[in-house]
Parts: sequence; C-alpha cells; structure tokens
Amino acid sequence: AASRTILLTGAAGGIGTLMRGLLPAYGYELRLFDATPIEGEPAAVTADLGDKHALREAVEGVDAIVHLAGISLEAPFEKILRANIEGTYNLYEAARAEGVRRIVHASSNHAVGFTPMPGPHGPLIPADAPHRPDTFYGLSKAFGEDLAQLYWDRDGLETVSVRLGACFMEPSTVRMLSMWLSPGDAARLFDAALTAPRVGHTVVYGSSANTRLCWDLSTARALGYAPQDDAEQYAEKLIAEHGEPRPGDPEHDFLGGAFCTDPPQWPY
Ligand code: 15L
Repeated sequence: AASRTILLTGAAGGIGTLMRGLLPAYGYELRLFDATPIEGEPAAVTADLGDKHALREAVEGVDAIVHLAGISLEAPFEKILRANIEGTYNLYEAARAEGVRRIVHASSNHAVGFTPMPGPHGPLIPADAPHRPDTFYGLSKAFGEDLAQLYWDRDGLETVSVRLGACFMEPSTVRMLSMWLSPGDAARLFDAALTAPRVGHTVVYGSSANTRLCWDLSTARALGYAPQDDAEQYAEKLIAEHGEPRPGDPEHDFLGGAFCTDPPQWPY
C-alpha cells in the first residue's frame, strides 16, 4: 500500500509510544506531535494543543490524524477544559482548515463510565449507549464525540471515536480482563479506523477479543478490525492476586470502574 502520512498527537504518551513502534509496519509515515520532547525523535513537533499556529503547520499535508494527546486521567476542570476540550477543538479547526479527511480520536470508556456493567449473561453495552461520563475527564471525551459528530455533519470531516479500554503491554487488574486492549490489537484497530472506506462519525469500543467482554465490538469489526488477543490468558494469575470481582464493589459495578468513585488523578 502507498505510504500515508499520519499526524500522531500524544506521541510521547503510553499509547503513542506503543503506536510509534507498531504503526510504521502498516505502511504509515508518522509525523509526531507532543507537548513533551521525545528522545531520539528530533523531527517530532514539541508543542501544546493550545498553539494554533504549530497545529496548523503540523496538520498541513497529512492524510489523517490519530489524536491521542490530552489529559488521560481525572484533573481539575480548568485543566481538562484547556487540554482536552479546547485542545481537541483546536485540532479539529486546524484539520478542517487544512482539508484533512479523517481523524481517529481516542475517546474512552469513561465517556460512558456510569453505565452499569452487564454481568456475565447480560446484553453487551452497545456503541450507541448514551453518554454517562464518570469524571470531568470522561465529560471531555463525551464532548470530543459530539465535536466529531458536528465536524462530520457540518464539514464532512470523518472521525472514528474509539472508546478505549485499557491499553498496556499486559492487563494488571481483574477489571482489565474485560477491558484490555493489547498493543497489537490497538494497532490493528487504528489501522482499520484509518483505512475503512466510509466511516462518517463512527463510535467503536477499543478492546481485544476478551472472553469477559462487556461491550459490543461489532461497530469496530464492521470497520475491518479483527482482534487477535484475549486477556483471559492472564485470568488465573490476576484472580489469584486480586480475587474474583464481587457484586457491590464499585470497581466492578460500573463500566468506568474506580473512576466512578475514586478516580486516579493526572499528576502534572
Ligand atoms: C483511561 O481512560 C485512562 O486513560 C487509562 O489510563 C486507563 O486507566 C483506562 O481509562 C481504564 O479505564 O482502565
């Protein structure tokens, strides 16, 4: 396939770092953007999402954007407002002005975090589940999805909003047995979102094909996503360490887990 140039925002972050390693094998040429300099990547753009001029320059000439930048945990509203709400608006404005056709945007399970967990035999949580943010962070992700819808309906700029689960090398909690997105599957999902012929604004969940899946992956599969991994191989070890999920434990009663009661705080 012809190499396509992708702007990767948040390239220094957790998922950004994993994708810098994995996406080039799919034939993408990555232009990197982050507020933090990236060691060994002198061509990376070091700028803030508040810097509209830097954003315009970074976006110019790219075929699509994978937008991972922003605050990824709970923070005071003012910080979320600047980094995630205004920052994502600034990115969409730059993309619209430069004629970029598609954005793959890191939304989060926390946009719908107060959705009750379905239980082992309940129906899977659908991609059209209404927004039930569990934090200001989740609220900013719900905003991002609505922003994406506006830019599709009004401007014809396409977005895949990926309500990410937990993307790490390995799952480390019992909750992640249902929410884990392996790095390899994350690359497969982003590649599908970048190459599917017509997406409009599509909302998908981002996880591997986990045995304990709690949400419906069909909109992701419809883009061509074929997950290869399953967190279940870690189940025995994680349950031995942490115990089975107990009913009444807020960590397991709502999709957003601990974000619903005691959200981890952005450290900066
Ligand atoms: C998120 O949105 C966070 O960015 C990530 O660090 C994980 O904690 C994930 O949610 C999760 O729900 O586990």
